[in-house]
Amino acid sequence: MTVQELPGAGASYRPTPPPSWRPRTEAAPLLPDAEPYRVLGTPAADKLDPELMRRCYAELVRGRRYNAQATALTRQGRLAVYPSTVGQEACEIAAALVLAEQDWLFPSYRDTLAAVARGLDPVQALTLLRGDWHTGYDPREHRIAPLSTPLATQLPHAVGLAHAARLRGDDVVALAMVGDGGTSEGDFHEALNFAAVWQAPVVFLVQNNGFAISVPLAKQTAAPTLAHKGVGYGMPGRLVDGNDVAAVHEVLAEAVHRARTGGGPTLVEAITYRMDAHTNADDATRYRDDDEVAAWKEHDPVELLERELTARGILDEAGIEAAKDAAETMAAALRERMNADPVLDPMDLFAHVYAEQTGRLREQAAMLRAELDAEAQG
Ligand SMILES: Cc1ncc(C[n+]2csc(CCOP(=O)(O)OP(=O)(O)O)c2C)c(N)n1
Ligand SMILES: [Mg+2]
Repeated sequence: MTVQELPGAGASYRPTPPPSWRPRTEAAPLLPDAEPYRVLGTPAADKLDPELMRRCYAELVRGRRYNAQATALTRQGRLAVYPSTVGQEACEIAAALVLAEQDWLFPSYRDTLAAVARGLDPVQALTLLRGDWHTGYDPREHRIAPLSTPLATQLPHAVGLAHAARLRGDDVVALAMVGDGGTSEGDFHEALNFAAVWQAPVVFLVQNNGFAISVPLAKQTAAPTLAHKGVGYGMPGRLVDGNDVAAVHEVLAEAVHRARTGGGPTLVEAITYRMDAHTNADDATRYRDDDEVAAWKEHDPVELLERELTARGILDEAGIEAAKDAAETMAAALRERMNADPVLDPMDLFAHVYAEQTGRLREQAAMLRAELDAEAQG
């Protein structure tokens, strides 16, 4: 049947668009730039803040040393598992430094360094990875949510907290960290959708380190970039060189400011690379080329900053030595404290699980108490 033959259409019938359709928002401003944003080695570096950059440098050096020490502790049997952030330190440090005290950080299992750079005691940060005692710290005291091992589950939590804070009129921004693999989880979708609909004060930082364990990014997404995912939810997506600490800090600072001033959420994709294996339990040589690793070694976050700052006279030999010394002091203290056997109370298994204990857990706690008492009596 042709259009002219439609009942009642007549010769004057003309198809029209659906009556009330219009785009909900302009798509173009939400799209990421064609290239990852960079500062170091570009004219934008003329505007670097020397004090902030010296602080970033000291934190990067400390972060690199922290990574090495934590990996060493796994070899010594003092830490069960450690997901290293060697190569990703710029993202970790920028995420920590960009937040105000009242803000919240929502880290993944890989982000202990961000938590440490935000001021958390390194031993507390590693408690979970030692398998000792719940989260290892009080999330409310530090405004750092528990390190999340189930992928992307921290993202809806961040949105919920940020939205609740906004409803109460509290000045709080939540920054949630997730890996490239985590963006394929349902929780990523739900979090971004709610965040944009509610205009929640959240920043999503995706560290695209190329792999989800052994799975390269191309095998789990067909999106042009992960930053492009923002437009589908109605939030801006930004692409940044994740090894350029000045660039990551600037892009995150803009996103945090936007969130704080009622502008809603932002999705930031930082392009970086995991130099070490997924964890100490993984062998990365089985799924990636040495050439690829070598190319990324030339784009090392610590060296990129060191070169820029020394060339500009912002950092000198004494500054470099001081940063190294401070990092060694931190590592020595961490080693010593992690070598002490922790004293744990088995009854703590039941603490901090629910605000109000459930009947079943009360029963189990009583059983354990009785067993411990019987054991103590010989
Ligand atoms: C819901 C869920 N599914 C699967 C896993 C197992 N797992 C742990 S790490 C990981 C890869 C995650 O990759 P990515 O998000 O890129 O983070 P990265 O480890 O590279 O920082 C997977 C699949 C998990 N922890 N949680
Ligand atoms: Mg990854």
